[in-house]
Parts: sequence; structure tokens; C-alpha cells
Amino acid sequence: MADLQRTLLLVKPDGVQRLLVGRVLTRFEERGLKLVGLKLVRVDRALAEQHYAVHREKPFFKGLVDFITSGPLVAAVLEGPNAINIVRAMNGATRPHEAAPGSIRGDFAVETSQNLVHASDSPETAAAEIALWFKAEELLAYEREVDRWVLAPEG
Ligand code: FUP
Repeated sequence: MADLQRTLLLVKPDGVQRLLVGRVLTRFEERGLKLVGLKLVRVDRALAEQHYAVHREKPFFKGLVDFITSGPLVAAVLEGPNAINIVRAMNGATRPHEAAPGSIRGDFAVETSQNLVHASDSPETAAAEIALWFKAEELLAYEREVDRWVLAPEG
């Protein structure tokens, strides 16, 4: 099997308000990725600022924190071969006018500041973001019946 990875996915407050949570999660399930963590969260500013720390000096930082703390969001951890790149590709480009049709942003978003989803962009970021959003005991390892049809056999 290719590199088995875990990545953080957020369906941001616009996705919850626009009733898109189920459709977004369904895309990842149908792709074959495994949900290993899932919760509805109202984020406080401290967590939001930590999550977006890389953007702290950017002009859009305050708006970004205001937005992500504006209502509940859905946080998920998805697992699968090359999950980090697969989820980023399925989300589409950050700026929705550059996102390919068929991607989540390319199908459902028009504004960068309301682009529905977030996903980790590297193995290092994924490890840090998963630790920031989930306790170890909130991540479940389990087998699925479909795994033998989705995942290449080991060895
Ligand atoms: P992404 O990894 O695709 O979520 O994109 P970034 O980490 O570059 O940006 C994080 C969030 O900052 C975006 F989802 C929206 C916001 N943002 C802006 O509002 N304006 C910008 O010019 C860039 C990003």
C-alpha cells in the first residue's frame, strides 16, 4: 500500500450554515478515505489563532479568526494512502475562482474568505493539526469491510 497518512479536515462554519456537512463528508467516504475522528466544535480564539499561526502577520488574519470562530464547525481526521494530497486536491485551490470544477471549492464556493474547507498541507502540518484538534483517545483505529476492495493488500 502507498504511504498511509492521516490528515485534518475542517468543514468550516460556512459549510455547517449552508447544510453541506453531509455532502462534503460523503465525498471523502466515497473516495475510500476512512474517518478516524469526527466532531462538531465551536472554536475559541486561542485555538483558532494557533491553528492559523502561520498567517498571524497577514492582513486577513483577524477576519480569518473572526470567521472560523463565528459558529460551529466540523473537524475530522481522514486516513488513507496519500490522504494529505488526496484531500487537498478534493478541496481544490484556496481561491475558489482557481479551484477546478469537481473539487469542493470548485463546486460550492466563490469567495476565498468563505471557502468551506481546510485540510493539512504536509505530514508535519497534519501531525501538528491533528494533535491541536483531537485528543489521542478521540482517534479510532478500526477495520472496515470495504477495505479489501479499497486498499491494496499488504506485502
Ligand atoms: P488553504 O491551505 O487552502 O486553506 O489556504 P491558506 O492556508 O493559504 O489560507 C487559509 C485561509 O486563509 C483560507 F482558507 C482563507 C484565508 N485567506 C484569505 O482570506 N485571503 C487570502 O489571501 C489567503 C487566505
